[in-house]
Amino acid sequence: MPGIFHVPIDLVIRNGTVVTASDKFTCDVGVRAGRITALGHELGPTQDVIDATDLLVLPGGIDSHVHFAQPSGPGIVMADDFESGTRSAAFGGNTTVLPFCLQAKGQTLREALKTYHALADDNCYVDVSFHLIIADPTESVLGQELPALVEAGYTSFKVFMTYEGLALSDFEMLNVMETARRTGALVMVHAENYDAIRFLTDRLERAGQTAPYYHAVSRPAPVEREATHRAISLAELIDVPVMIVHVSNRGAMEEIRRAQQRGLKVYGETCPQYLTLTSDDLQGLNMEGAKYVCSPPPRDRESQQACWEGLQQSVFSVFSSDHCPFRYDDAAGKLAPKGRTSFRWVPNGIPGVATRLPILFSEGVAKGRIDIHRFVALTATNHARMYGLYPRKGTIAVGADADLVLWDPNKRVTINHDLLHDGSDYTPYEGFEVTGWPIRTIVRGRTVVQDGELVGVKGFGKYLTREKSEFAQPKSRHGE
Ligand code: DUC
Ligand code: ZN
Ligand code: ZN
Repeated sequence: MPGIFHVPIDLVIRNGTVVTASDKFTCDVGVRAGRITALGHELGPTQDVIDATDLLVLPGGIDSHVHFAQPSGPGIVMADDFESGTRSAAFGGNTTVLPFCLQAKGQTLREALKTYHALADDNCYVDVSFHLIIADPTESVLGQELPALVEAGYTSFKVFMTYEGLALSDFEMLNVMETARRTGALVMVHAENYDAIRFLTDRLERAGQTAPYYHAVSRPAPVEREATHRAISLAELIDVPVMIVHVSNRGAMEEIRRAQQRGLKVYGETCPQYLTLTSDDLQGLNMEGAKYVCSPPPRDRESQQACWEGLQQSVFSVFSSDHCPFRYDDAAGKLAPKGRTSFRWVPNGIPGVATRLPILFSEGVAKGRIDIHRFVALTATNHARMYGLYPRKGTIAVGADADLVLWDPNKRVTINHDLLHDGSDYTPYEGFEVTGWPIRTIVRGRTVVQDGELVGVKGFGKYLTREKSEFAQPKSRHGE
């Protein structure tokens, strides 16, 4: 049968099983100038043919929650810059990542963006776009800078309810949310109760309970549930949509579900660590537990089950890595001297940009917990829709960027750090066995990683200006 669309093609991916968030069909994918131009049979002729027989052809992963080159406190250095972070993303089957651009106190957003763009420019293997972190919501930031930046394509920002120097008061959160409502941007919230964490941390330290394990004890589930409830309530007061990121447990998940059932535009995200790790992992000998210190912390089996239900029942719309890498055996990382005196000083965050897709595929699709379409939605399509990149990104359709991952659903791999090509010196998933692995990652028609080899060029990854999210518009704007 001839190709459906008789347009010139410079690359054909032949005979794969193409899967989107809604469809599955065996066909060729025709690409020209980095875009998908045809879906059909016997496309061509062209010299550049990739045989995808027995492979799934999926939209490239979009990881909408990663941290690269983020300032992390005195003496601490994040393990990935844009080069190593986007390289590792490509090894994990991702074609777009959304890192955070952190505003320091007293800094303008434009200053922060200038620095961050300079770090990213010419250094990326996959496409990138930034969320802003609003740490200093002054009148001029909220009144002038932010509205202009939203119009310029920085259409999402994160606020923190905890962390010294980052935590916003409820008053400040309301002001940020009001700006989001006015501008049509999407607010992402790190929901943990700062005062409760400070109180528990002081108490644990006084009792000499300072090992990494006590990080998890210092921020138990109610700390997250309360802040999640409060963030939702504040968003309801303002009538603005909100995304609760890195949800780790049932209490927080049920808060989101209840809000959704009441018709509020509240969205949720969970991450691999909340499906696979528990607080027991922080119990390692000596400082080994520091490898698993992240916030919110991994919890217990029941919490894992709750996160699965959130994924299965669409309480969560995105599954992200929260890749926030520090080296372990390094005084600028997890073994920072102060961290030995108390968990309070162990850098928060774990690597995971390269393991997100294999973990969800193996634990989710291969084990029958979710179907392949939900996998695609959770790892690519919903990220593009949530953050203003759809339909250019996140799907396989004529006109979309040719961002694809060829996926072997049967390949069995034991995860080891050498496979991941990030800047850290460990993975929390060392020895974890998965079924399903990315074989080839293609960004705008160009292969970046093939059979475990880097073939892409640094600098090919481009900065993406985003539209406003279709999910970020307040209810009243739609006249609902
Ligand atoms: N919050 C994040 O979003 N990532 C890593 C650490 C944190 O607290
Ligand atoms: Zn966070
Ligand atoms: Zn994060």
